[in-house]
Amino acid sequence: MDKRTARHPCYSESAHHFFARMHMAVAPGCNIQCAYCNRKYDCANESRPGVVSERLKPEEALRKVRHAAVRMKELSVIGIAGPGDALANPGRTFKTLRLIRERFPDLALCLSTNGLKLPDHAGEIADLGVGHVTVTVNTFKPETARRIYEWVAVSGRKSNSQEAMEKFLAAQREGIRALVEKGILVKVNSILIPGINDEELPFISKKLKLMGVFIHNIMPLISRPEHGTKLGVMGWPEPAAAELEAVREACGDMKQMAHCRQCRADAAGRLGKDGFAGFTKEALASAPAPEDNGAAGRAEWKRRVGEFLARRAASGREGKPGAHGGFLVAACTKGLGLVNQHFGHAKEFFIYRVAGGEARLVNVRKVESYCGGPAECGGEDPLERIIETISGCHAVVCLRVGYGPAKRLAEAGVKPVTDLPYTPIERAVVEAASRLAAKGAAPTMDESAMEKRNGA
Ligand code: CLF
Ligand code: SF4
Repeated sequence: MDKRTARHPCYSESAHHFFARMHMAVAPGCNIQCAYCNRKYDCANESRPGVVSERLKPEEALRKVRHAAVRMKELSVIGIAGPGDALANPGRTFKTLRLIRERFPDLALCLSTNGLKLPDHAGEIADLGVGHVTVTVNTFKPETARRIYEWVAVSGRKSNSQEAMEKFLAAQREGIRALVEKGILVKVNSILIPGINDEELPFISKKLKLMGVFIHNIMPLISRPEHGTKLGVMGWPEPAAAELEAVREACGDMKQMAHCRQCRADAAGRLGKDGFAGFTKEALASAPAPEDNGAAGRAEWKRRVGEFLARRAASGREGKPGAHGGFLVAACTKGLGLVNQHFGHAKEFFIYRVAGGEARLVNVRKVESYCGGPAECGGEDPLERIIETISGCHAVVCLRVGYGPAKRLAEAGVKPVTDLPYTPIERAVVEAASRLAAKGAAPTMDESAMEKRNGA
């Protein structure tokens, strides 16, 4: 396992079952305006980039980490992901990172940026020991950029001109190259915007690989009118899960991240399990900050995870039986990389494409929350939504499933598999696909949602 990613939940799919990140919302301002972003919208129940309950000063961020460090043994990464752009607020960002680095030398530092100011700060990022940087790259074409960015601030002026976009995109490329040269692991996030940059993404992915980018994270556009973003107000469509998965597969030459949860700028905990509410200024107001930096607890957790994974590997349970075909299999898990969750308790499903005996995670589909109060609820059957979430899958592996839901799943063409409890997820989904193949089930046609949309 790559030591640089073994404990980073975003850079390693395996690590995200065991380790946690915590975001410090110290960077409120931004130097560009993306057509999919509105940081004024704030909802404590919302999980998406740019959303934050409160903004912090560097000293408040340090205090927050001091509490989290003794409460969360699985904490391994401190990240700055907004709510604006980390490098549009360099004073606050670097002060925060310096304070945390001094007191918590074992925690990895991470930041995320639009890249405009990256060429100016790559040196300081490296000097501070930030090992992981995410840059959001949505296009390499200035004309596409003009549709995605309402303005970028170049030479002190906000502009949407072709020239401003050329400068912005050049800064992104220059910044990424500088980071790669310094040995920093670069992740690129790209927002999949149907009809704007979807067809560019396979080319972007290839080019990023050549540039030395470590991993590519293609995220679906979130576009709801109530968020007040330009695209949301325009009613721009969000990509369907199948479309996102098809684009990720088309970009498959480059290492893909498919387990991103598009988290908040004040997220805390393992991906998908957000504990930010326990660390607000109000929640911590009366508690003295612990002196212990929690390193012993984190070292012990790391040791136990290492032992657990070694035992699993030695037991042969990680071996993959030979399978075939392009089956799509969903899995329910509550952590540790095992099939260990009841179907009815799942809030999200890990979606694997199984082909040639290999399982590849292509998405984590969230079940839309269905309780919006009586006015919104209208008596809709929650099971319908769950089944809709895994539509297109051939099977779902889970710990258990009730008789009624199992019947409904079967009617929807999804085979429930419940006799692989506590099996490592990848092995379980490959086994489920093997059984489907043995029974003569037809694998999915490799249809692309994009092709369908384009009428091809
Ligand atoms: Fe945070 Fe981003 Fe670092 Fe991770 S998030 S700054 S790399 S520690 Fe992770 Fe969240 Fe997806 Fe980002 S799940 S939105 S990829
Ligand atoms: Fe919002 Fe980030 Fe875009 Fe700035 S770079 S406008 S914070 S999404």
